Amino acid sequence: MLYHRLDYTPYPFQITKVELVFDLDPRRTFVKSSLHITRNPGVSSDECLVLYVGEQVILCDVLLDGQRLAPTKYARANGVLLIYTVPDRFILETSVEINPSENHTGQGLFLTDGMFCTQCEAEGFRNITPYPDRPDVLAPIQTTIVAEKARYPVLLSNGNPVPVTSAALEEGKHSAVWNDPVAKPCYLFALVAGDLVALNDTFVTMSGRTVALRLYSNTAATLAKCDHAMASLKKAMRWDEVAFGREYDLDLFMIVAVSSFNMGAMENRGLNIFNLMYVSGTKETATDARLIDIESVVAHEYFHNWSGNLVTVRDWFQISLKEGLTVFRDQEFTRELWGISAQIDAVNVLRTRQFAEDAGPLAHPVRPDEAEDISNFYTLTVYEKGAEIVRMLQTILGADDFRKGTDLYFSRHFGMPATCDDFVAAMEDVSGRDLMQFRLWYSQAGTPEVTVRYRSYDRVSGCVELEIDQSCPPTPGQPTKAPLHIPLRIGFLDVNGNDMPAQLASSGCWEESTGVLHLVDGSAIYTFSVGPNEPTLSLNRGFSAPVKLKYERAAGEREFLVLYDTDDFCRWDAAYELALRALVDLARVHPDGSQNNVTSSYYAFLTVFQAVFRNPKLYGIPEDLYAEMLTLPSEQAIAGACDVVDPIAIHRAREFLRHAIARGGNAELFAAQYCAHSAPYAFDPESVTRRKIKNVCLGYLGFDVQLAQFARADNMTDEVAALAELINAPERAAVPKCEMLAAAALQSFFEKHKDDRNVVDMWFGLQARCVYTDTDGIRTLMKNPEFSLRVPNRVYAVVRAFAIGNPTQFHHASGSGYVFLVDTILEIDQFNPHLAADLVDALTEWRRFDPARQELMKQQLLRLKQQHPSLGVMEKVEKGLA
Ligand code: B3K
Ligand code: ZN
Repeated sequence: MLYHRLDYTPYPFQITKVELVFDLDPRRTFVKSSLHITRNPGVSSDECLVLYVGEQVILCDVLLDGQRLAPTKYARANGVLLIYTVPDRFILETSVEINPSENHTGQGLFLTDGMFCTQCEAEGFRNITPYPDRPDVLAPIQTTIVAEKARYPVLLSNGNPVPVTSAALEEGKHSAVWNDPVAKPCYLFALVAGDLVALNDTFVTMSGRTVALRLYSNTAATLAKCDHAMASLKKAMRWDEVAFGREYDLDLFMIVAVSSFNMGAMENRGLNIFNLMYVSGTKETATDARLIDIESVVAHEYFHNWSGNLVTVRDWFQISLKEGLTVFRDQEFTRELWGISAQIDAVNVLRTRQFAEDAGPLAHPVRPDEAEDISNFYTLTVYEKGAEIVRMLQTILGADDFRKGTDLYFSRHFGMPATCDDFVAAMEDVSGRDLMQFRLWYSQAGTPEVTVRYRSYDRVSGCVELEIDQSCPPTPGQPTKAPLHIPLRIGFLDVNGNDMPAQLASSGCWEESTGVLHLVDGSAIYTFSVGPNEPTLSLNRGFSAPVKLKYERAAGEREFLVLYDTDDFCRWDAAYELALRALVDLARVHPDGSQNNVTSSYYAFLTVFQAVFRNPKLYGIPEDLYAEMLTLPSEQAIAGACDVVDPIAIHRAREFLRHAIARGGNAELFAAQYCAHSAPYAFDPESVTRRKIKNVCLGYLGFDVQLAQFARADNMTDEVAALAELINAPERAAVPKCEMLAAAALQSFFEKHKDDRNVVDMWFGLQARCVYTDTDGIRTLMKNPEFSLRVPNRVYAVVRAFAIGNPTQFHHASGSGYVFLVDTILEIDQFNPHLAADLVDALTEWRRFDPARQELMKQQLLRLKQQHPSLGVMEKVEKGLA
């Protein structure tokens, strides 16, 4: 069924108290629920009670105010339990039986690592017990857990533990009671039971309360690698107090690490559940990037306690209210700790992946209007573009008013469900600004395009005239778009790269102190008075707006910006744009390996690359920016900039450019920079930057150096960087000895790390993305005894990594990659529909490829459709084919 945002109506009843009793058993778990329910004022007495209940739940008993209900008094159909007649105030008790051991959906109550574990967002709670499973129904929940003591000595749920009174239990069983004093929606419910060990710590909040922190795992070996996660948690707790004035409210905060989990982590109240990948990691087992990810995911889930849990969402169309805001908060946190490279990473994700989503058949607004399966809407648009919307609000209001706005939002809606509109209203109320037009960012899909035209510069008046248009391409269901309020930060540079003061001499809204020009019209002409020097424009400084910027630059302008702009983001962006242009052109002309067919963009890029690479100090390029400027755009990013995507040509173009960089007299300098940036391991921004530079250089240094680094690496960043080079090396195809050495390196990596599931996933992932792994190779990899389709991380490491991270093989002209993907989706769809739906995206972008590939991809989407897949898969397939 298709749900519409505008059909929202409040739930007619209030749940004032919930008591749950779980009697846990892997095959037969009994759940009793007692719901204290009151009819809302003004609701007709004819209104029946609607609860949601999953198909696998066996309903044993229904009691209303202690009386067993005859089957004629209620009905169960289409996932709903309907009680026909209920009084104004009553207690509804249900008893159900569920089978966690047969549940491989990753939703509801299931088993992983021999422990019971839950995942309820978005609509998993109904697979545990009948309930008004919607986010606007908030209730205080008390949970009693009964389980076999020997197998499940640790019993956890949300909130604070309640001392257990002597309960008469069967022999060998024990129980625990948990109480969350704050009313919450059931999607934040969690239960964990198992033989767990804990890492303990404490945190003293800003008001002086001591909070106990516990991080659980089923093995001591995993726990031994969780110090970084615990330290990250404490950093995040402090940061949220300082940056947003948010203090933790419960006495206890728990994280449980599990190895089989559909997503990264889940923010259940007081009891976060984490995919092992984002909690366990040391320098020997996790790369720098992964350690930073762990820090930011731990922070993200913790930040949800305010943005999501204490203020929750009214309906699922408002997911971005909590996800966009929480991503914004974790990005600010990470940016503060790791500097501009963190922002560049986030912008790259947005531009390469979210912009593609916005341009494809699955495009939807940040606040979607309709959905078949809400699980399909945990998207890059809702998360990443949603975060950019929050960032634009901060840019428009300024940091002080923005903080007042979040304070007001959190206090005004504390303990209540809210909407995206409520968030913007709080920003309006503290600032007095009219954000009516700004709200369109939530409702209009597609990436806006801003076109800047440099009309004239008048030396006498010192005025420069710019014409700035905005438009947004049509997206499914939205053929036309209205102009948005876009805060575009701009600057005017003189010939020496100094910022020139600029006053707006025409109409328009310009804030000179911050350099923000507020675009509100479809098209407007702005006259800026800048003085007697003709300026170079620096546009979308700091990436102030998530738009595609179009501006024809004169030859040499980008090079100038790389070397002289005062805005670090724009410096990087100009360098990136030069690289991208060169690569797109090279992919188009198919260079043959000689100098034939190379384009002017190629020379422009190489010239500036040389200047940056050789003389960063001369141009005052800080090391973190230097590291980013030396990194070439990914094949996925290049594809995003091509009109028609030819994955093979893109790969060749990138390799061609890498060889050109490696030649040109740079070889010695790469060796010198490699040595200069080799230093004993430390985990801080400077050291991470140095390692990044060193490993970029490694890519240009050849098989022997890579082999040597692999052999002596004392940390995962260096080890994996070297291994990736070795297994993808061109020498591997040409020199039998290199092939042997690369294979031996892979084997020794596995032997060394086989006890760490995360590293085994990395090992799978490296092979799935390897240029030499074709579809047969992937099928062989999946026969490895370590592989299982039942473990989402393995599927991500092999299947998704292949479909997204191995473009030359996945898009093989035979179409074998597409057949493989659909075979696998169909298999996974039998037991884990959400995971299956997640894999469909790789095929829905078929329109971007050449006609032959389009046909092959479409055929496979049709095949998928004909097999009657699950609702979520079908929704994507149908949209993909529409
Ligand atoms: N809120 C969860 C995501 C739930 C996804 C449900 N299909 C994790 C997060 O974003 O923090
Ligand atoms: Zn989140």
